[in-house]
Amino acid sequence: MHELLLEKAITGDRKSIARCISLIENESEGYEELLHALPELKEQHVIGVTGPPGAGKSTLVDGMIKQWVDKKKKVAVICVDPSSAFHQGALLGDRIRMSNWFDNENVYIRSLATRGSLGGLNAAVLEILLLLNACPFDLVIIETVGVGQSEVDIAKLADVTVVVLVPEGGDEIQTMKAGLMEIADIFVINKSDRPGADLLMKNLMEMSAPVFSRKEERVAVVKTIASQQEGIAELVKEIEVILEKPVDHQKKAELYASRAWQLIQKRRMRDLSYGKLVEDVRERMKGGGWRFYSWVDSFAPGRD
Ligand SMILES: Nc1nc2c(ncn2[C@@H]2O[C@H](COP(=O)(O)OP(=O)(O)OP(=O)(O)O)[C@@H](O)[C@H]2O)c(=O)[nH]1
Ligand SMILES: [Mg+2]
Repeated sequence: MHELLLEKAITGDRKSIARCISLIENESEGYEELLHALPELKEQHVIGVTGPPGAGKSTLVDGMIKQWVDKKKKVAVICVDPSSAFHQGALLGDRIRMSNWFDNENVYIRSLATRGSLGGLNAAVLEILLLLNACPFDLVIIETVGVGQSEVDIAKLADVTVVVLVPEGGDEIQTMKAGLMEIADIFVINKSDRPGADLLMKNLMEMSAPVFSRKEERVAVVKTIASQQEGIAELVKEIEVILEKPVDHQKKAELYASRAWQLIQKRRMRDLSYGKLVEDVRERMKGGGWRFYSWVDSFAPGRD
């Protein structure tokens, strides 16, 4: 068992936190016991930052860390990389862009690569969030690439979801409109030093008016130039405004329920993989007499 390790992680020892996360990430021996040994949940804010590749998410997060560290907050950052092979550069980039914080005891930054299995990464992120909840962080930021179709459905994990766009991203918005509106609590137009920022701002403001979106209030839109630290204080303020609102019990309940839902799903699907299923189908296809519906029963028994 890893009792001592967990004990040290809970005090905020970054090396122990890192080792606990590795255990969870790799599903190493004893990781489930570790999760069972976690103390009761406490209040801790989770902020999701998502958007297309290269939009400047890491640069923004770096600026956000600075704001909060100046306010004596303790911050953990998880960068999720859905396509590690393709994104090696980004991983390295995260390290470089957020490297200022390696000596700071109040900041913990970790990149996670995909496990390969569908849904596996989402579950791992959830489990890691549970671990971090036991650690002395005021805020946890999760950075993920992609909007909507990404494997890690950030809006189901975060108390506040920040969607980062760039002036050139006008077309993306057209195609992702509905989904974007659903998940964004705040829009950031980063790289506002480039042409098109004002037009995008106008479009977003129109689209996010309560008449068009299902939300009661207009979604905040913040212009930033992350590489020059511009607009980040405003962004942090908008996030804090949302965090300081009275708790929306229905939203909170749905957040926890969807976290539980995903962990339950992971357990129920434990012995099944899509690859194995394809193999099995290929075997079946060789012979005749395949009762498809009954065959499905062999994986998940029906009611009778
Ligand atoms: N011109 C300009 N460049 C920026 C701005 N913000 C970030 N960049 C640059 O954009 C590039 C990508 O920035 P990142 O912060 O790595 O973007 P990201 O969204 O985290 O990228 P991935 O994690 O790979 O999806 C870097 O070269 C940054 O220096 C900005 O406001 N203006
Ligand atoms: Mg990044």
